[in-house]
Amino acid sequence: MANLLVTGGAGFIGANFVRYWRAHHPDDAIVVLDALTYAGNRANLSGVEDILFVHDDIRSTALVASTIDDHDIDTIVHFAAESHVDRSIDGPDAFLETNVNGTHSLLKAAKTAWLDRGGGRPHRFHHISTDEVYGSLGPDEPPFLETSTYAPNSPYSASKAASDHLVRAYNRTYGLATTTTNCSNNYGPYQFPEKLVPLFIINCLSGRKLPIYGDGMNVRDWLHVEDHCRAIETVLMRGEIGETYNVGGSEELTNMAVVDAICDAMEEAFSVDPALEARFPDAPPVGGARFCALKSYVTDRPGHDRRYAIDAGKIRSALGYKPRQTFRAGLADTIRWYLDNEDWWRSVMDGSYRDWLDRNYAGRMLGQL
Ligand code: NAD
Ligand code: TDX
Repeated sequence: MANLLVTGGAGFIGANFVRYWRAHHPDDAIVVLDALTYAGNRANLSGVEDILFVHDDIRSTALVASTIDDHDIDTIVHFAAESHVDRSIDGPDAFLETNVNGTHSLLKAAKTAWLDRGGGRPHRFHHISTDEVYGSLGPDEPPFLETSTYAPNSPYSASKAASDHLVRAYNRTYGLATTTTNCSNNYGPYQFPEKLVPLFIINCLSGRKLPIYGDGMNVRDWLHVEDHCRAIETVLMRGEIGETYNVGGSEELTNMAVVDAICDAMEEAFSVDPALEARFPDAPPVGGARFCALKSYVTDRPGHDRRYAIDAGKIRSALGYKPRQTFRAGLADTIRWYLDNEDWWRSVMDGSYRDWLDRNYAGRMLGQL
């Protein structure tokens, strides 16, 4: 039995993780700590039984230390972050505050509670990070290994890189029992509609343009969020202290291929369920390549990384993990989830979100959005 503190548990991956953990480890205690920023949503956890929700900031070191003491926390799973690259370009400060200072505050709290006050009792600090810390690959370069050089290119990835280094330093210097996973692009239920997959699904349903940055040939590796949660579970159960593990889906795709897959899956969903026409009257009119016709090229993201690819050999050979979902099947399930959960995505697309979206795409000269 474990007592988990999940930071950022009201966000996309954190909420999927809490749901996964509750289903697979029913006897464990789960405390969620989340500041409920624009990306955090209490509704992402609705229906999950027996969790304690603490509405606070990871930068509140004293509060976090006492939460660890009060609930006898032995495992921290750290998701809380500012996570969107475009927002980090627009305003980097919040990324340094949460991703760097916030992670450091959390590490200090863990050290205080587990090592200084707790005398070194058994514990684990698992840090969730990204493949973006390794920078951009050329077309013929081999995928990222855990030993690849850090070369972050956006304020987001630079802040995540700094947080990875702090986690490593707390392990090497103070003996905090840390592990880190660096994962590729996730998709699935509850993803905030600023990221490529949910934004494009919702734009298809609303008859809005699909804004493709640059030439659409940037490459990402895609992993279904549930496979990411299983990878984190694997590392929590069998990972070696002080180690990092790359996690990926072996699904390297150009953005154009992802957009085409979304358009095709949307066509398929509408053709098997004719009731969708009435439910989504703003979707493009029947006929032709109705969703693909929404594709639109817009100004590129500054510093846009060309290619990410993951070598996940270490977690596969050392811990026996491999993903289960193909992108094709996972995408169809994800589209079904957004079709079935219209209330959820309409409710998160509030005024401040729309303001940001309009600003982002106005900057890309996309008046028609
Ligand atoms: P998200 O933006 O959907 O959720 C972030 C959560 O953190 C929100 O609930 C938010 O309220 C909370 N939060 C933000 N600042 C906080 C603070 N100061 N104190 C407490 N809570 C705070 O993010 P996500 O996509 O679920 O990503 C989760 C983690 O996974 C991040 O660390 C991200 O870097 C990493 N990651 C994401 C992806 C991806 O594709 N989304 C891939 C690899 C790694
Ligand atoms: O409107 C868009 N048009 C577009 O062409 C958006 C939102 C994105 N893109 C492109 C940019 C990227 O090449 O699609 C690709 C994916 O973009 P995002 O969904 O913003 O993800 P990315 O920048 O790759 O970062 C994601 O994966 C790694 C997450 O947001 C990070 O949190 C994670 O660490």
